[in-house]
Amino acid sequence: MSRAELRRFRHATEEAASFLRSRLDGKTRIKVLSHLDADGIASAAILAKCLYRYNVPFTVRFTLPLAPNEIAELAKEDHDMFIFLDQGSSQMDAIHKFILAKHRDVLVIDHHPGPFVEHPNLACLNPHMCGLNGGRDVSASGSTYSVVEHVDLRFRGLAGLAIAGAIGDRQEFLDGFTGVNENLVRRAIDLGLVYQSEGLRLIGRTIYPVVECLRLSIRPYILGLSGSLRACRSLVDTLGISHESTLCDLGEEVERRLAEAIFARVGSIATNEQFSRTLWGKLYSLTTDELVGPRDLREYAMMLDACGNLRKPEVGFAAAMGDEDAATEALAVMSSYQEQMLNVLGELVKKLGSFKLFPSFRYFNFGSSVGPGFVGEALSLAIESGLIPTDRPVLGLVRTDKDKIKISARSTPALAAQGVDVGQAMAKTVAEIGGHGSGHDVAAAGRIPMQKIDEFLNIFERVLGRK
Ligand SMILES: [Mn+2]
Repeated sequence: MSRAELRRFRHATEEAASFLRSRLDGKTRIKVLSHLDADGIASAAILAKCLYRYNVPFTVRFTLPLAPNEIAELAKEDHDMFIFLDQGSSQMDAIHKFILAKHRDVLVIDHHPGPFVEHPNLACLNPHMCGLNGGRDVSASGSTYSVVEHVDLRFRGLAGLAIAGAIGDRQEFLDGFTGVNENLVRRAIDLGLVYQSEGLRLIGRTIYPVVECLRLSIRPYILGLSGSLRACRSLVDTLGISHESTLCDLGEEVERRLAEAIFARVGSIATNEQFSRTLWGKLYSLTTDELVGPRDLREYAMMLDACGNLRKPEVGFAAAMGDEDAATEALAVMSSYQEQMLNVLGELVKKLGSFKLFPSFRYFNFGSSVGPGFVGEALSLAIESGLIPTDRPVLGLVRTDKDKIKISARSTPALAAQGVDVGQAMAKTVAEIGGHGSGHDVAAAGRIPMQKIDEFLNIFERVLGRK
């Protein structure tokens, strides 16, 4: 990636911003559709803040990417303009056929790959159109932020929300941010909107007492501490830490001693780079009062993501819009999500010995012991926690009903750099055996009939092994 790609993104941003600006007349009625994850919720809140400031009549709906028949239904609703956030690229045909054909305006701000269509009533901002990598260099929230920042510099205070969306989409890597994200983070720090420091990157560091922060830790899952109140209490007592303190109350020296104690506790996992960098490293915190809720951006991302995962995106959205009560509720949703994920990871840890090996990947069959919505994320967390080797991608299989299987695949940027692409392998395999599935190079999911498991695994191996 070079400056030319960033310039192209900037140019596309300006075009999307002028398309939007000319419709902020207070008369154009806008329907916003966004994805129900941290990136989608952050994107919707960033855009909604802009629409609200310009007195635009608008409604927001959170949904998984709509199927063509659902887009046909949507087109029957009476709006002048439709804005798709964190989706839309792969639905271009249906958008064209059902919405643009009715002479309604459409703006798509997305970072998933898709065909690019030109139409006088359509504007698109997508990093893939500019030669950038939508899986790394910017997510929907950073793209939406770039647009509203062009509309009016007063929206700059929302930069933290844009970064939280990128973190939610796992665009913060072991060595930091890239592309548009890197610029966005640097600018937010320079403008004094975000403060960068270093420390234990545990979720809840600004809100939970230390014992609870350790017990609920899923990112990373700390073997021997996560899920065990007794072990966490005894560690905290050994270090003489008060039960009322949060991590950010401790001060640098005590926090470092706690980190050393955690590294000592997990044994050989301490030398795992994924684990150590997930546990300790850069922290980004909000310095402005523009947003309510947690100050730490990783926490903020987890809060929004939890709301999406537990199907309460509107709670996360209201929190991101500045509603204090909603922020309190969203934090309760977050801790409930952490509890549920702790159980899933506990289950995974118990069965670490029974992962099956193929030459090009490993897989684990969860049967029906785990909710289908948790498996992909559990695999990502297990990789970040140093629980699963990363010499090859990992698949998680879970039974969704009597005769259907959901398959989640996770890989790493290092494997992607060697040409391993689980998204492509998933798409090709399901195309061959019948089923649905797609994804990025490092994360993918698919659904197949139960009786096709063996066939799926063999074809997936053949496709992935061919790279
Ligand atoms: Mn996204």
